[in-house]
This record gives sequence, C-alpha cells and structure tokens, in this order.
Amino acid sequence: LSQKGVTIWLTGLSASGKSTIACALEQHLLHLHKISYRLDGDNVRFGLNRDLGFDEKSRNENIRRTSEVSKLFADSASIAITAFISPYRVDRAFAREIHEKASLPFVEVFVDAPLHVVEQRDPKGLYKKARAGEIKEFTGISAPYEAPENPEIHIDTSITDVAESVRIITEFLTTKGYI
Ligand code: GGZ
Repeated sequence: LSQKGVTIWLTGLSASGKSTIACALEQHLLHLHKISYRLDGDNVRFGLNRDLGFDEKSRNENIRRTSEVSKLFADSASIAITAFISPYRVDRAFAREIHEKASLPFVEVFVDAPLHVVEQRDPKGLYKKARAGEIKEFTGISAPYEAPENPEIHIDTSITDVAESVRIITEFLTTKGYI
C-alpha cells in the first residue's frame, strides 16, 4: 500500500463549526471512495475519555489520548478527522510531533469564528450558561483558547460556508498527495 494515512486536526471554539465540517468532509471523502474516521467529543468523551472533565489537566489528557488514537488511525492508512476544541498550543504541538516522528502527515485546521458569532449561534445554550456562571471553565468565556499560529489551513466560518470549507481542505489534501 503506497498511500499513507493522514490526520486532519480541527481546532476551534465550541460552535465554531468543527463537527459540521468534520461530518461534511467525511461524506465528501466517502463520495471519493475514501473512508475516513471521525474522532470527536461525542464518540470519545463518552467512552475512552469518560473519566475526563474540562479542567486544564483533563483537557491535556483528552488531547494526549486523542492524539495517540488519531496517530494509530493514520498509521493504519486511514484518514483520521479529529474535532476537539484542543485549546492549548502545547497539546496540539504534541499531536503534531508524534505524527511527524512517525512520518505521518498532520494537517492542522483552525476552524475560526469571532467569539460574538459563536456566542450568537450558541446551539446548545452553553455560552449563555457560561456567562451566567452555571458552567465553569468554559472555553472563550472563562477558560483560554490559544489560537494556532501556523495552521496548515485557516477557515473563518463566519464568512466561509461548509461546502467551501470542505473544498478548501480537500484541495489541500489532494495537492499534498495525502489522499
Ligand atoms: C468547553 C465544553 C465545556 C467547557 C462542556 N468548555 O459545543 P459542544 O459542547 O458540543 O462541544 C464542546 C465540547 C468540548 O469538548 P472537547 O473534548 O472538544 O474539549 S477539549 O478539546 O477542550 O478537551 C461543548 C462541551 O464539550 N463542553 N463543558 N467547560 N466546552
């Protein structure tokens, strides 16, 4: 098998569009007869990482484990798509480092949107609860989000729709020969 796997690492605030883009990207890759696997809070935080919360140490561990799992997927020649806030630069740097050490491609995608926009979206009412102090250490409100300084791809979802986001990512993957 000449084709290696790859990890596509989406990072951004809650409600920035990570999961939406991840799902649409998975669908698009399927149309291209490429099977990918999505790792996100919905399938990881209720299983593998059910012991973890949202304090800094828990998030570090959430991302450390997720990094290792995505690396295993990429190592099996799969396309791993991760959709975690992954707010700390040091954790994302770790994810990148273990991929690079294994000669596996790692594509960091900054799914960006201004705080006022994601707060306006607030699909689950979590920002409202965070503002009211009902949720502690909420990213962007009472916990940090360290924006990527050198992501392979930077998408502002307040001006870029899902289809265009998928197109941008797919084009990057194709150009690099990762898919
Ligand atoms: C941020 C939280 C929090 C706190 C619960 N801070 O929009 P969602 O609901 O569906 O996605 C968010 C998800 C974030 O989990 P991650 O595993 O991606 O976070 S991290 O990478 O930082 O470990 C949000 C919900 O969980 N959620 N409490 N305090 N998001």
